Amino acid sequence: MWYNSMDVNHDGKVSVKDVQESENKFTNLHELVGEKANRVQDNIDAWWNKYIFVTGTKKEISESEFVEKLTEAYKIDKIAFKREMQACFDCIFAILDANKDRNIDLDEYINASKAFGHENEALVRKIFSLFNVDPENEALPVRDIVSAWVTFVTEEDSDVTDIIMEAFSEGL
Ligand SMILES: [Ca+2]
Ligand SMILES: [Ca+2]
Repeated sequence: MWYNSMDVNHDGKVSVKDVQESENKFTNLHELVGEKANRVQDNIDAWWNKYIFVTGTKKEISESEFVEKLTEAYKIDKIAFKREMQACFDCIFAILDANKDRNIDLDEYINASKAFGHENEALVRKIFSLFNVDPENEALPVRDIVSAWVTFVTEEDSDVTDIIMEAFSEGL
């Protein structure tokens, strides 16, 4: 499910094309230009290379390779795997938190979802509302959304439901 959510252009595989599309969409949505756009694109690029492609050179990974990679890492050292996933989601949400206030507000959430190819705004709004959004500033602390993803990726017991799982079952 995580794999499919990164297939930004919906061609059935995760490749360098998805990287380009996610970068372009994200910088366009936030109307970033020039140096700033380049910097953000470099950061997004680095995230894909470090956490998704890993081996790097071919910049494409199949679903079975991806699942195998995660399963292997998990088997070798669960604590290290969890730490790695924490770093992975910390890194991407730090980028997606466009105004750097350590909260993801609805606009940032919608833009982040669009950047990853999820254009159904009504659905994205619904998923955002599943999270325990702080009513004060109507935003979601980055650490909460990161921990939801880490739980989703590292939870062994499939009976434990989490928000990300729920989001996928809603059709994300
Ligand atoms: Ca793709
Ligand atoms: Ca923010």
